[in-house]
Parts: sequence; C-alpha cells; structure tokens
Amino acid sequence: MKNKDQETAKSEQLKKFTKDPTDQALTTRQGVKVNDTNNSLKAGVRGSTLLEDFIIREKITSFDHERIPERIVHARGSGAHGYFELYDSISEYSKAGIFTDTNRKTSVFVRFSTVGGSKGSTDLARDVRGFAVKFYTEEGTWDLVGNNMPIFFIQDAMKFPDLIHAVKPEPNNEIPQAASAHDTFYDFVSLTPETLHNQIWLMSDRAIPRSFRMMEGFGIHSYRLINEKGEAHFVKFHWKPILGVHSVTWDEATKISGADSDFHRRDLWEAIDSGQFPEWELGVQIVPEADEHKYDFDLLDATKLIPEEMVPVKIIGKMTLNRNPENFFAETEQVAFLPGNIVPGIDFSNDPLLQGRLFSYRDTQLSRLGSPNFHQIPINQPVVKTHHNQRDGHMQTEIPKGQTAYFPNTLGGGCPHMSKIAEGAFSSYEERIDGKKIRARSESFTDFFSQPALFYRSLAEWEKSHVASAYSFELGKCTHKHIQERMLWMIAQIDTELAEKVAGNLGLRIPDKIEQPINQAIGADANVEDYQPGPKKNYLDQSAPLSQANTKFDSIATRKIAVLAADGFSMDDFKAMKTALEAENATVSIIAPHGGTVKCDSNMDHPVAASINTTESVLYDAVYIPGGQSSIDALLKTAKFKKFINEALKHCKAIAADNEGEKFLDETYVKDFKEDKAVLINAEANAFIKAIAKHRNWDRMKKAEGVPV
Ligand code: HDD
Repeated sequence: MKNKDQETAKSEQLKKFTKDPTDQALTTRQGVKVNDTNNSLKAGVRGSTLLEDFIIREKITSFDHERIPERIVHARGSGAHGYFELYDSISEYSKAGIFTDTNRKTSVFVRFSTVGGSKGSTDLARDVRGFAVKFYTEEGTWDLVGNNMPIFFIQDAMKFPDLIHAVKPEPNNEIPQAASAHDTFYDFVSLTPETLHNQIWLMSDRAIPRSFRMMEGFGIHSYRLINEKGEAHFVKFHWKPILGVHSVTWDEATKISGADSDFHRRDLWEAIDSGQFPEWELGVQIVPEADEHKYDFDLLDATKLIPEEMVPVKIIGKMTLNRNPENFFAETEQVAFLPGNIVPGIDFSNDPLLQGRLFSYRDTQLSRLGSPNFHQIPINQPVVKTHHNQRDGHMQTEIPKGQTAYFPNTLGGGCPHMSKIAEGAFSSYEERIDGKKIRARSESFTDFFSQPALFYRSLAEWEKSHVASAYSFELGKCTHKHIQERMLWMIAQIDTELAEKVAGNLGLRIPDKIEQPINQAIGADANVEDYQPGPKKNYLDQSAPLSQANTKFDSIATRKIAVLAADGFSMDDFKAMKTALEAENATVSIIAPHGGTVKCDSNMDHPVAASINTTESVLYDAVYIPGGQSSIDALLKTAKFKKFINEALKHCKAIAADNEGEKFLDETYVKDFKEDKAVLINAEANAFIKAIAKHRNWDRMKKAEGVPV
C-alpha cells in the first residue's frame, strides 16, 4: 500500500460494503421486488394473515432480531473516522511503522463512551469517558483502548467484575441509572482504598466534559515499545486535545441531561459535519527498562500516573477525526476493540490489570457479536490481507480456498507460511521472569493516598470546590451512615480540609478511627497487618498538567454562542458581533420568542435556530444580546429569557450586550455583576471573544452561587 493511501484505506474498504437506496426499488432480502410493504397477505381483506406470506415473515423476523447485547460497560458511545499522522520518527524506541514512517496517514476509528450507563442513558453522567482508538496500520490493527483519566480504579483485573457490579444500578431494583452516587458503589470504594485515586478524578470536572473534543485520552497502563534491535522501553500514551480540556459544571450537567441527553454525541457529529475536525496530539512518556524501579510508585500499577514533571510527555503525532459513520449500528455499535490487538514494535507490560483485559475483550465480543468471525465485520477488518487456518463458525463471510487448513502442510505448499521477524513478524519481548507462581498483590502497589493527594493539591481553588461539592452530592445520596463515615475517613487521608467540608455538608463528623481500611485485595490466609495502606508520600508538591486551569484558552472554535433576539433587533450590533465570532469559527445561533425567522431593524429576515421554548442556556457557551428597543421589549415578556441569562451567569459564562441589550441585563441578576470581567456591555467584540476563550470566569463562582436558578 502506498503511504498516501493509508489515510483513506479504511474508508475505501468500507465503501465496498455500503448500500445506497437512492433511486432503487424496495426488495426482499432475496432481491425480489416488493409491491406492497404496508399490508400482510390475508384470507379476505378482513381475514386472518396467511403463513404463506414470506414478505411479512422476513420483515418481522428481521425486526425481532435487531438487538444485540449492549456492552457490559461503555454501552453508550459515539464514534468517528479519521487518521493519524506522525510528526517525528521515534525509531530509537519503536520499530512500528506507525511510529517510524512520517509519510503515512494511518486510518483510525475512534469510539468515545461513558462507562456505567446503558446504551440509552445520558451523555452527561458523572463518569469516566472511554477513549478507544483503532489504528488500521499497514502491519495490522492496533487498538489503544483508553479513558479520559490517566489511572484506573483497581490494580488487578480480578477485581473488575466487583467494581462494575458495585457501580452499575443495584441488582434488586435496577436503580440508579448512569450514576455512581449510590450505596453499593461507595460500600465497595470505602473498602477498597486502591480505588481512591480514580475516585477523586471522578469527583473532579474531568468526569463532566464540555465535549468529547475537549478531553484528554490516556492509554493508562505502561506498555512497551520495542525497537529494531529488540530493545524495550516502557511507554505511557497520552492524547492531548488541540482545543484544551474543558468541562461543564455539575448543575449544567444535570440540566443538559434533561435538555439534550445526546449533547456529546450531537456535538461530535455536528463538529465533524461542519468541517471543524476534532484533533488530538499523541504524546508518549518513555521510561527505560533500567528505570523500572526508580520511582516511588510501581509502573505496573494502573492506579498510578507518572507526573509529567518526572517524565515529560513527548508529542509525536496528531489524530484528526474527519468523517462521521454512515450507520451507527454497523460501525459504532459493532466496532470491537481489543487491547490485545498490537503490532510489531509495541508490546504489553506485566500490569495485572492489562493482562486480564487481554482475555476479557475478545471474550466479550463473542457474546456481543455472536461469533469468532467478528473481525470480518467491515468496521473490524484490518486494511491488510489476512491468511490463517482458523475456519468456519457462525457468519463466516470469507471463502478460504484450498485443501488445507492446518500447519505444517505439503498439500497447500506449506501456506500460509510463517514469517521471520526481519520480514515483519510479531515476536513477544523476551522479558526475563524469575519468581514464584503466587496469587497475591505486590507490596509496591500499597500506596493508595499519595497520588490522590497530589491530584487534589494540584487543582485550582475552583476545581477543589467542585470536588468537595461532588463528594457531598455523591455521599449525600448514600443512605448508610457507616459507608459515609468510612468514606469521610478515606477522604481525610487525601486532605483533611476537603473531608471537613464534605462532612459539614453531610451533617456528619469525620471518624477519628475506622475499622482499619483493610486492603481487600488480599486472600483469606494472608496476614492482614502486612497489607494495610502504605504511608502518604510527597514526592512532588503539585503537577501542573493535572489542573484544567493550566489547559489551553486560546480559541473559541466550535463554541456555541446564543444570540437572544426578537423582531426589531439591531442589525448593526448583530452583524458586527456575528462577523467577529464566526471569523474565529464559533457558531452563532439566534434564540427568539418563536421559531421560523425574526426581523432585524433593517427589515431583513433572519433564521431562528431555536425558539426559547425548545432550548436551554446550558446548551451554549456564551450569550449575546444585541440592541433594538422592540426586540428587548419582546424578550422581557418571556420569563424564560431571563432564566436563560441568569443560568449563564450562574455557570460563569461570558455574557455580552450592546445598547438597549443592557436594559435586558438590568432585569436579571447580571445587574449585580456589572464589574465582572466576563460581563461585557458595549465592549469590543474582541473582549467577548477573549472571555469566551477563557471558557468560564471562575472568579465569579462564589458570588454566582447565590443566583437562585
Ligand atoms: Fe474495559 C470496554 C477502557 C479495564 C473489560 N473498556 C471498554 C471500552 C473502553 C475501556 C474505552 C469501550 C470500548 C468500545 O468503545 O467499544 N477498560 C478500559 C480501560 C481500562 C479497562 C482504560 C483500564 C485501564 N475493562 C477493563 C478491565 C476489564 C475490562 C480490567 C475486564 C477484566 N472493557 C471490558 C469489557 C468491554 C470493555 C467487558 C465491554 C465492551 C467491550 O469490552 O468491548 O470487555
């Protein structure tokens, strides 16, 4: 395959499978043209339906079998196609073509997801987000199946079913949907201190992203890169969004869930559809094998990150998503990610969480997609030819030729033949292992408090305040005092002030002592004292990349700006602002008292994006009110416009108004925020643009909490 063809290799392959009904006749599955798809075949017009009717039988049988089991976790997700390009070769670390060939653009398919909720649940649940990337490389398919948080809840795959059973709806009443705020989850967490690090990330704004396009991705585990000489380095993978890392507030998240539970899915789709392609840079943290034991944490422990101050992230390439799927089920639902899909130049580490995943994903596809031939589904096919002796099974769609399906053989000329490593064959890294076969957890895994504390210390004040509110909300939903108290004790190990705040909100005291926070990751015969959490260490005071306060604030591209306007709004104000915003690739939507069109003071009709009855302020990033007395008079007649502004104010968004627009603001709580740096009255459009790029004015947060909406 020529390098330049890589970018489109997957799209071209998929085209062969797409079907376009334009100008085509309706047929049965056997290709027979259908004359009536509205009426069944009956014995007389009022008579009973006849078994003979093969058309209704086929139609209904197909319908009856439309559903497949949803993913046990990450059931709700959205996908997109794109490509990856490498900036600089890292051949000193890896021989993988994708990491050495800067001329290639490798096709990718990405699926973002929430974890706990069902397929039909809301996008804005407080949850980890899945970030799974399938690279269709020239050497075979590589899947990097990660999340938007750099660590995981547990250290050993053996605990995964327990974790998921605890967080999923409770088994007796199937409540609550897509929420961790319930007793069973905190029962488990409070008994399993290894969860604390991912748990505090879950309480942070990372768990309620503004957009899939504005979140980071992480491979989490230490993997290995293998170079031509067969030398290995540990590696952690990072995806850094070009638009920066931004989130909504919890109050918005709950309201978005009602106003548009497809908020993230729609956002991804619309961005790609309008040519605003989402982009992430790929970074690697490389650790030489010799440094494996250099750190205060274990590289094989998936509940730990490597602070970027200790090992910098080297940016090596960029991923661009530029095409929406043609069909959700065929592509996004049927895509099967397997952490076990790797290519020469990349290898696993002994992380016991990763090791279990290598089994689980293939296994789950068998029950979800129903056959070991799931790799033949178009979205799952590699872009390179495959030949092997695996045969048959449900839904075999290939026709393997020849007399032999075994190796070695003479009858098939010894084919398909094996390849040498020099010819590109995969060979596992020959790691020296010297140990007893033992069912236990390494002592180097018992530091549960240092990194949650590092995370919390690294946050800005507004982020810390969000964490305290999140813990208070989640634990406030628990009904068992002993669970709440155990959690308070745990949080106190991270930070006492944080625990005190949460305790105050719960109306409880932090217990001085709880029954020892026994690490439940031990066997019944182990000595409990040997397995208590290790002491909290401080090997780094703060790590800047952990805080969203240190992300990018340089663009308003794809930000959604609501313009509140009714008949008679000022064309001059509107035009100047719209032109300035659109020049920066933001989208401008008129929200009016009604649908259809509104007239400006130059008597021109302007399309209304949404009538105020059908939309909410939480769906936009900022609000602008142009002047025009009759427009303002009309807006003031509908209370929901005031709510719209008051909510934007409460959520610390940029608000601008020109001329008579100020009169509208004076009828809202904005009148008490005139000095606010993101409230811009008769200001330059550029000042508004800068305020939107800042994402939010968190300086307003404390005072705005008093706004009663
Ligand atoms: Fe997993 C799906 C990410 C640990 C078992 N996982 C799944 C998906 C993502 C992750 C993004 C959705 C893929 C898609 O979009 O189709 N999982 C992770 C990460 C983990 C992790 C980042 C830890 C670092 N997972 C993990 C463990 C196990 C599983 C330890 C089991 C032992 N995960 C599964 C699964 C799923 C899955 C049950 C459900 C659907 C699927 O695999 O294809 O096998």
